[in-house]
Amino acid sequence: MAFAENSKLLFEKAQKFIPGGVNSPVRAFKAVGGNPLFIKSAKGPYIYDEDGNQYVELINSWGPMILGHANEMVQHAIEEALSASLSFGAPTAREVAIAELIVDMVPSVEKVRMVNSGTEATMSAIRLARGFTGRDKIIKFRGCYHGHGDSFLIAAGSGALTMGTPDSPGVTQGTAKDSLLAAYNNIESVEKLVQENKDKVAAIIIEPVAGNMGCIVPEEGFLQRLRKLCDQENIILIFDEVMTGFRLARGGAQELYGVIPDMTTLGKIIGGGLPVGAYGGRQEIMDYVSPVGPVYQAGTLSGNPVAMAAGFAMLQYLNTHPEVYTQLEKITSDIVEGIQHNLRQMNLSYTLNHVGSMFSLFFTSHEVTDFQSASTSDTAKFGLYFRKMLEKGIYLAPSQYEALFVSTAITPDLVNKIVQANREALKEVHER
Ligand code: HOZ
Repeated sequence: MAFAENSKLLFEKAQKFIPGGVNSPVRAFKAVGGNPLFIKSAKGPYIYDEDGNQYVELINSWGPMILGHANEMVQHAIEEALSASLSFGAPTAREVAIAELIVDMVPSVEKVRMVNSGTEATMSAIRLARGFTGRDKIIKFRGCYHGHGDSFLIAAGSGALTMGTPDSPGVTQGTAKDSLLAAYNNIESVEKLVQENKDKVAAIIIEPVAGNMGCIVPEEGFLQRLRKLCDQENIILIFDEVMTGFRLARGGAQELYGVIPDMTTLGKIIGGGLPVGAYGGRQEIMDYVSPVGPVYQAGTLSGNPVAMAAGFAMLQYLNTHPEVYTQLEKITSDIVEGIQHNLRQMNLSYTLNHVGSMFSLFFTSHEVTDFQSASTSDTAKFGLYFRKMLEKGIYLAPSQYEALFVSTAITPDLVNKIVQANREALKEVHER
C-alpha cells in the first residue's frame, strides 16, 4: 500500500527484532494481505497511522474504547493516579472501589479478583473451577477463544484460527485431553460430552456472544439450556465476557440474555484500555481462592493503581449513563442496516450478524451460527474487501474471524461514510 510507506519501513525493521514483527499474531495482516499499519495515535472515532493517514475506528482496541479513543474523563483519572506513583504491589482504596462497582454491575459477581489480562482471568478461573469441584475436565466450544492459556488452545478461534493454527504445538497431550470440544449453539453436543464424562467436568466456558470467530449470536434458549445442564450436573458455568462485559449492557451479555453464570471472566474494558483482567462469581467459589482458600493465584501488578483508576472512571460512567447502550445500539443498527441495503442492491447474500455494538459481515451465504458455518466464509474475498475499506479510510479487524466494535464517538456522518465505503468496496471486490 503506497499510502503507508512509514508503516512498511517499520514493519521491515520490526521483523528483525519481534517474531513476525508484531506482539499479537492477528495484527500482522497475514490473513488479509499487505503490511500492518503502525499506529501513532487515536482520538474519538479516529485512529492515525505513522504516515499521518486517518481511519474511522471499528476495532477500538478489540472492544474497550466504548466511548471512543482518549476519552477525556478516563485520561484525567489516569493523570491523577500517575502523580501518586505507578505500582505498589499492595492493597489500595481504588481496587476496593472498582470491585464494589463490578459486583454492583455484573449480576453473577459477588466477589472479584483483579488480574492483568483476559488470558490470566480465564486461566485462573479454570484453575479455580477445577480446585473447587475436584474435577479435571473442561468443555469449551469450537471457535471460541479464551486467551492463550494451554487449556484453551484447542480449536481456538480468533488469531489462532486466523493463522490456520487453532491447535498450538507446545500444549501437552495431557492438557489437551482435559479440554473437551462442543459445537456452539448445539446443546446436544454438550449433553453428549457431559454424559460421556459423568462427574468429570469441572466447568463449561463460553463466550455468551462469540466474538472470536466473528460475531455469533446465541440461539434462543441455548444459554438457558446450558445453565440448566450445569445445575443438574454440578458443573461451573463460566461466561467469558472479556469482549461483551459492560459493552452489550451494563451487566454484559448475562444481563442481556437473563442467564446468570457461576463465574465471569472480564478483561480490557475494565481497564478502560489499560492491561487489566478479572474473574469473579459466586462468593462460595471465589472464597476458594488464596489467601482464604487453597487455590493459588497472585500477581504484583494485579490491581495496579493506574489501571484501576482508568477502569473505575470508565465503569462509573457506564453505570450512571444507561443511554450509552441505546446510543451504541442505534449507531450499530444504522451501520448494519446500511450494509444490508447495499447487499440487497448488489444482489449479494452475505451474512451479517449483529448484537448491540458488535457485528460481523461474513463472506458466505450460509447462516453463521457456529465455527463450522463461519468457516464457509470466502476469506480471500474478505481480504480484498478489508484492503478496499482501508483505502477508503475505514479500519476493520484484519480477519474474517474477529468481530467489529462500535464506539459512541461514531457520528451520523461517519455512519454514512462507513456505509458508502462498504458499498464501493463490495462493488470493487465483485467487479474483478
Ligand atoms: N485476537 C485478538 C482479539 N480477539 C487480537 C488482539 C490483538 O491483536 O491485539
